[in-house]
Amino acid sequence: MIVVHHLNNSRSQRVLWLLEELAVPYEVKRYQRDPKTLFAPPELKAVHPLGKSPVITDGPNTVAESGAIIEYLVEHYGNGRLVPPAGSPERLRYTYWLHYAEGSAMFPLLLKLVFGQLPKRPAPFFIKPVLRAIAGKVQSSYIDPQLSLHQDYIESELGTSEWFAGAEFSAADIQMSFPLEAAAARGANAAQRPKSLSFLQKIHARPAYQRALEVGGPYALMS
Ligand SMILES: N[C@@H](CCC(=O)N[C@@H](CS)C(=O)NCC(=O)O)C(=O)O
Repeated sequence: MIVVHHLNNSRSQRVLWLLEELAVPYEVKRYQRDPKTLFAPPELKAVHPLGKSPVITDGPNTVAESGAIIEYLVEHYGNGRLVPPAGSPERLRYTYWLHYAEGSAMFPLLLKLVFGQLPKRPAPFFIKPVLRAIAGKVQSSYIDPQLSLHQDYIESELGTSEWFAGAEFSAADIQMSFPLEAAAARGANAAQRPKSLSFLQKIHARPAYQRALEVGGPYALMS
């Protein structure tokens, strides 16, 4: 039996969604973030040394890293579903987006989160203005331009086909859902990016996505 080690408000929501799309039975083991630090609890380190989510166990196999988990599940349980045929142009795009999501798109989104939080952290009163100034400068000179670069790129790619890999919905769309949801939570301007907004609306309407939300519990990404 597949066990999904699920952290609230996290990337493991994608894994629940994939399993619902594939209609594969699984169990969920729940972990709650520390309300102050938002880190995962230490018990997750007993599953995988990094203690991050998602991670799945399946018999003797422990698989971490969203993209690797998606590849593993599609290969072992997909029977050809949700992955374009090997050797096709769609398969190349599929592989690209599977890697791009965590390898490129998440980096500026993570920086946005960290530098957005910096001025809100406890600090001596005389340090606060310095923190605010540094955070503001890094955001305006690097993070925001990088975010726009990636969000505009995603928007233009979604203008070339219905889904990320091509005309058919695939597991690459599941993998790309998290950066798009995180961008929306962190203020990416939806009005300027109608294709990205429409992508989010289409995935949120999928019955499997909604079933996964019921299983996973409240899902609100940090802004
Ligand atoms: N690139 C990894 C990122 C894993 C990751 O950072 N997960 C976050 C949740 S979205 C986490 O576990 N955070 C809690 C912590 O770092 O303690 C993946 O895609 O699986």
